Amino acid sequence: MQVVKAEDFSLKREEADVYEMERTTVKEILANVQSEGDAAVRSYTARFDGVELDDFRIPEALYQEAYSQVTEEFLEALRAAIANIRRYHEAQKRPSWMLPDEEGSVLGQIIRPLKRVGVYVPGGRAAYPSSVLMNVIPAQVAGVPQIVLVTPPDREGNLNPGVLVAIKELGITEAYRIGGAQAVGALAYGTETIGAVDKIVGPGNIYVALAKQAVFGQVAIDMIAGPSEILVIADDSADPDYVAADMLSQAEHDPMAAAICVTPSADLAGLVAKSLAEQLEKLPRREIAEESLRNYGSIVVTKNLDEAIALSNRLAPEHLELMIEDANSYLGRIENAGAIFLGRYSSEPVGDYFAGPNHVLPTSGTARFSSPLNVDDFVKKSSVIQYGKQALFNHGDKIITLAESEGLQAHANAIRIRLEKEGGRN
Ligand code: HSO
Ligand code: ZN
Repeated sequence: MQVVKAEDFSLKREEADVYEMERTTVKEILANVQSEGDAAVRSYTARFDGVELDDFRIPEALYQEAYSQVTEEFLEALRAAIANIRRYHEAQKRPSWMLPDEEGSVLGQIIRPLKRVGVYVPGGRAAYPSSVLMNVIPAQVAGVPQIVLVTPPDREGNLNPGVLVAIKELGITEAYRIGGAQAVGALAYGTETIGAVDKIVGPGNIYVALAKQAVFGQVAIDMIAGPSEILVIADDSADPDYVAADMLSQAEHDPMAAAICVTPSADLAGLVAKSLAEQLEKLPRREIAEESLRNYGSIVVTKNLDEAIALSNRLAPEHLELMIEDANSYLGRIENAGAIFLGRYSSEPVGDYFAGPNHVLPTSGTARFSSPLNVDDFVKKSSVIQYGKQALFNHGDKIITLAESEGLQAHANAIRIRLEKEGGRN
């Protein structure tokens, strides 16, 4: 683990489009799903997932089996997490509103849930029950009446038991054993047995990401997650073992993940480096975490806390932990971060799994302009305009002036005809 100075630090990320081949494959899959429907999905599922399925629906028996495979502790923890996540997202809900004024006009905004949303849940090693909760609950809280979930089966047609239990616990009744670009195609275009959705959310591998990008416009999509980061700002009051443990919690996700500690204390920097090496030894996913640290990990020593915060604002990390004395007093100075964790007990996994805020966060510096997945991602808004006679007569002239200034006579006439017919003008 290298220790560097702030001015020498930058987070290098791959820029070039290295996915030309995958893009071509995805295009072909999507075109076939669009024209052949279920038959295409069935044949890609056989080809890529290695299993022949007549019916894509997840059979009831699989759920029952899943419940027998998870522990009582898992179920209890999952239910507690669901309650927390629900409560947090309930607080985000905003009502439609109307703004009446003295002239009798009413202006407003009607907020309605999307009608049908597809949630993609990856298979294999990245099949996280927690991600099922984080993607589904905001949609449920928004009031989306039809939530459909897709997730790829293994070669026996089986699914991750934790994921299955999460689906059941959330009350999702429409879930299919399909994955990859073919699942994205089925959701976007619809097939004989799967109805098309309005929006697709959820993480996936490169094929899923490219497929989502390709169907964008036909349907809405959530942001495409890039490699993720944690940045820990720590001072001498921090426990170096905690800093290292939290960095590793993000590093074990992905060899592309970035774990960065920024500290004004050279002492702490040394201790964190040492602790990282020690804790890494014992990790089952050591290889992934090691590669992540080697390529994207850093300990940055700054002149002071101000410089640490400036660096963090520049990087706009997905996760930011403040393990510094009086962390709260710095909160107002954090300009760009997906989620901010304050103090020594607010470790990233508290947020990944349990506290309530969403763990789908803007990655790769996009926290400069985007937000965690939230209830607003599952609603759409309509403006409401109701002018009465009084309002139109009071302001009609101004509207005509603006229309004529743009050379749009029909616009001006639409107003003028009312003023003239109803005697508001001579
Ligand atoms: N830290 C991940 C979310 C997650 N962690 C899921 C565990 N499971 C988001 O960057
Ligand atoms: Zn995580």
